[in-house]
Amino acid sequence: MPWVYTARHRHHDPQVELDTSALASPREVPARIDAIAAALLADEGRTFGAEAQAPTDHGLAPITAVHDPDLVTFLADAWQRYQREVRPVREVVPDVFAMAGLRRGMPATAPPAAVAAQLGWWCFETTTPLVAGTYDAARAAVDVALTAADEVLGGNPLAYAAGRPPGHHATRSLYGGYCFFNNAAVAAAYAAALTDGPVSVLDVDYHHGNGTQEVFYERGDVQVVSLHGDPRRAYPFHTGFADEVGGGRGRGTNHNYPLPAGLTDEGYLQALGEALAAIDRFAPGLIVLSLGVDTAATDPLGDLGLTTAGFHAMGALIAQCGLPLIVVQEGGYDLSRIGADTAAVLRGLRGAAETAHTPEPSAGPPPLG
Ligand code: OKP
Ligand code: ZN
Repeated sequence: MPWVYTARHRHHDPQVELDTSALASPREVPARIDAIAAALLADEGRTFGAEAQAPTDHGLAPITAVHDPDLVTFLADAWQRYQREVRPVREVVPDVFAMAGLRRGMPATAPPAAVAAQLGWWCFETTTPLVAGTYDAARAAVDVALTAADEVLGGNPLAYAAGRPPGHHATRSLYGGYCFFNNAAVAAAYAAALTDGPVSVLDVDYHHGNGTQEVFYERGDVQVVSLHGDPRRAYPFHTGFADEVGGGRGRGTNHNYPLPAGLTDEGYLQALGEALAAIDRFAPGLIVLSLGVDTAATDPLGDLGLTTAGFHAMGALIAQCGLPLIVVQEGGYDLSRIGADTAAVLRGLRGAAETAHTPEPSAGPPPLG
């Protein structure tokens, strides 16, 4: 299975963030992807390529197909500008948000020029600090996803993008939720354009992929299907309800499955079966899988109850649809099992993909863990 990785993810390395009214140590850290890479490398080439591919530079065009070009321009030098315009500081965070209610009934204003005002224009929350290397890492994460997409568009049934920062909370014109560019949405739009056919995004991260939903909400050619903690209790709170079904030409192409706290493997796999039936009805040419393993029972940010065996079953069930899969890493914050759980999903995916597409006589049954 081809997988794509670059050490450039380490350039996004915040040391502090503002979470639940406290200065906290960030959860979305370089050690996450390094733990995943270590787990795939420990496999010594039996399931995963013995080494990762480096991403290729795809430039800005695939990003601005999904994101406001002015968001991209802002992120490119916001941290540097803040150092000069406001004060020198390691982590840059907005503190005044451009909420619609501030200017109800008043004439529209031009976008602000000061970086302190622009932060609250382009960002929706406080747990997503900018550091000096954030833009480089975020650009690399997009290229990691696009390089995995190239593998699948080139005929490989399955490729894995081992990137961070994650992407699924980033909307067309907002960053937040640890996400700057929506790696999976950029890959899905790229694949839809190059195949000129329908694409489904399946988001199994614990948190609702509000950004991916927003990007494709009114598009009929990209279906978005998400399973996540019910937003009545779970971040990002304001989206992810079952009645968000898409609008305009996209009406009926958005599917949310809000899940109760404490749900274990069996209940999760049942909901996943329903989600896969919706994908089957849409009949896409390929799936982009937004893979977060923060549904694990021990995840510090989630409250679901998946086991490592459950993650393997998740992969096997998804693979039953027999479609090519571009797998893009999202969340997962228990560093002691993020590698094992991610590898378990990928082994489940590959086991069935092998049956459907590329039998390998030497491969035994996929081991767990
Ligand atoms: C990213 B992904 C709540 C703070 C939440 C952002 C969580 C983003 C999760 N107190 N911080 O979906 O795993
Ligand atoms: Zn998440």
